[in-house]
Amino acid sequence: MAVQIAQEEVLISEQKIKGKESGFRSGYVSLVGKPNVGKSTLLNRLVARKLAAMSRRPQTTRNKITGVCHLPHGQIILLDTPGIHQATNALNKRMVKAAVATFNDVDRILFMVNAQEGFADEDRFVLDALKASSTPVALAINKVDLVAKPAVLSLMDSLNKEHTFEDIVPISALKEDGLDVLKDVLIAGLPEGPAYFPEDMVTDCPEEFLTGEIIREKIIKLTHLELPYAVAVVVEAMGPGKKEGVTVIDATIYAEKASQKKILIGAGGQLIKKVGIQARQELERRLGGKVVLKLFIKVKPAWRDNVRTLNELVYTHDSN
Ligand SMILES: Nc1nc2c(ncn2[C@@H]2O[C@H](COP(=O)(O)OP(=O)(O)OP(=O)(O)O)[C@@H](O)[C@H]2O)c(=O)[nH]1
Ligand SMILES: [Mg+2]
Repeated sequence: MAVQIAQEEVLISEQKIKGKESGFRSGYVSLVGKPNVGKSTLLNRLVARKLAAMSRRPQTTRNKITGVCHLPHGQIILLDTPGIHQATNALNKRMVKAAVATFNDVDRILFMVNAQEGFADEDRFVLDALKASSTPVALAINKVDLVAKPAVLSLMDSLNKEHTFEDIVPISALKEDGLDVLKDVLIAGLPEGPAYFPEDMVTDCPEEFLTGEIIREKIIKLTHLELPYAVAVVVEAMGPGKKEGVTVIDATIYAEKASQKKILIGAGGQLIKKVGIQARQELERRLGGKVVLKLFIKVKPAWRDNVRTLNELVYTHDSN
């Protein structure tokens, strides 16, 4: 055992030296902003893989999600975070805490605002929280596809007066516009260092969690009002089926009320069937094989307000 540790230490220090010699840069960047600014869309685009659920509804992301952007000259380890907002229930408080907890754990923060909405009170709330941290902050003005160029320039100008940002980059995460410049800016702000993740690794989030997020995203898209927020998805089992190339997934969808369960099932089971089909299709594309997806619906009253049920139903990614 002692010899193994020694060998690993030698390997790590060799990598570090290699990193220094080649000018390889690496480090952590937290994507931060109010709900719905496009953090998860940006993460997925930068790592070229769908890791995080995306939706037009605010407060979609509930956990910190890691995604690795591999570049020839460096590695940007991105942390997608829940949108920061004035939280009231225990779930939302936990979400905001997860986002704020990344501030001092990263090399750089990327603060995102929405070009169309401008710098609103909700953004100021986030910026005030950021100012309490000593981590350098770069600014991305997202959704520039929705506004004319002069509006972007004037927003850049007014944000420049709000805070001394390391850089300000206009982007469209959705249209993948400005992302090469953004990558250059982010990597330049990271220290020289080794590759922390092997080249074929894009995330260290467990597959069960990512699978649950795909199912939850379909539910968010197919339901309305309070229901998307009252739903949690837990993947109970995931593994090869009896037939070769088939993955069998058992997942439980939790709602807070019997009436919500009824809506989730839908008339004649139509809604849950739709959720199952859409999630299965995405999972099959992702896993490159057939998927058997079994969905169960349970009711857990007020699970969002209770620390014990939150621990059961909401995954926490604490590896970094
Ligand atoms: N037009 C346009 N829409 C975008 C862009 N980036 C994201 N969106 C849309 O904005 C909505 C929110 O995107 P998300 O990536 O889920 O936002 P988020 O910041 O992760 O939201 P929370 O997880 O709720 O904090 C989705 O409907 C996206 O398609 C963009 O560059 N342009
Ligand atoms: Mg998100």
